[in-house]
Amino acid sequence: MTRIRLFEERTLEVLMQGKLASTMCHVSIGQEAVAAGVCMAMQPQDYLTSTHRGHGHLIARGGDLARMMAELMGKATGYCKGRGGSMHITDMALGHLGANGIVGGHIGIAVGAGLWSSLSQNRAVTMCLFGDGAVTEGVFHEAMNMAAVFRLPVVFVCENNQYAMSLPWSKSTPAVDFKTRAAAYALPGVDVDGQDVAAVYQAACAAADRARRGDGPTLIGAHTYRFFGHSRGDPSAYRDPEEEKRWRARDPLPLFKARALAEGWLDEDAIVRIETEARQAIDAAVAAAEAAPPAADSVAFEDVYAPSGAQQLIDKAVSA
Ligand SMILES: Cc1ncc(C[n+]2csc(CCOP(=O)(O)OP(=O)(O)O)c2C)c(N)n1
Repeated sequence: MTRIRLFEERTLEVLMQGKLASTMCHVSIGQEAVAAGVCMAMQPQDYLTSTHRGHGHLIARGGDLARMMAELMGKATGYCKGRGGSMHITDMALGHLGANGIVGGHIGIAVGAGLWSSLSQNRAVTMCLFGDGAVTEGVFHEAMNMAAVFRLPVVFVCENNQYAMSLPWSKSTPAVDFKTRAAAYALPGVDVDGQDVAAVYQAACAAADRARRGDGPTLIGAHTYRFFGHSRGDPSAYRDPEEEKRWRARDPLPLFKARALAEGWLDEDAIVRIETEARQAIDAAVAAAEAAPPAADSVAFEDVYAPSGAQQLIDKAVSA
């Protein structure tokens, strides 16, 4: 959570300095407990699909900060050779099947990954994180239905930060809790405090265990808040300052620190060490990204098609 918070604070600074390749950059400050709790519940073989607000998901999965920062700056050393930018970072080695600038676009990809796991029996669970804005799209319903019918090993996690751009969650749906919504697909639905990393972790572990046992998907609603606007140019004039104050009082980092100190999981020295290590890693990432060469135009058409072996793998899995 500390790495995510500090990385994104630094990203905003770098953005203001005009060093990012695009101003399209959405930070998840305030939502770190969801990313950390979900990704901690993952095993090495598992998959993850992510959103336009996805830096935290990749960092929680162990992403390389230098390659991330280079990608944000449009450098050749970036995760996607500088072509993807903030909204399209992918790390196949970590099972991270990609962030996605199309709201809801990756939910279908998660179901595809789940189908692959089911056919190939690879024991992988797919964690699919999406925002509340995606829940009212058609793809969400189709994906939930198909995953439920085939009992696919997918954990659907709505990171409900209360707003899709300026549209409040309470005005976009009459079914604000996820238990009710999941019942439509005959699935377990779990509503969890998205500011409490331990609660998110427990819910994600239970859902991942269920998926790995072959019992099918779970829908988790992790209720959280983005502390900043939708993106840099959004002053959040549509939000009540009192509401913002209430959520900021439930910042997941101090909440966790207080509990960790009170219950003896960490001492002050450990907390300072975590923060110092994160700052050093971020400084090094920014320095390396700044020094790297820009993405070459010639890479634009590389990696467009999958290697030819992919179809054979699918045919083999289907015939088995
Ligand atoms: C299919 C599609 N429709 C609209 C947009 C424009 N858009 C980008 S982000 C966003 C809001 C998404 O809200 P939510 O899913 O709640 O995620 P959050 O931004 O709150 O993390 C919209 C409408 C888009 N990128 N893709």
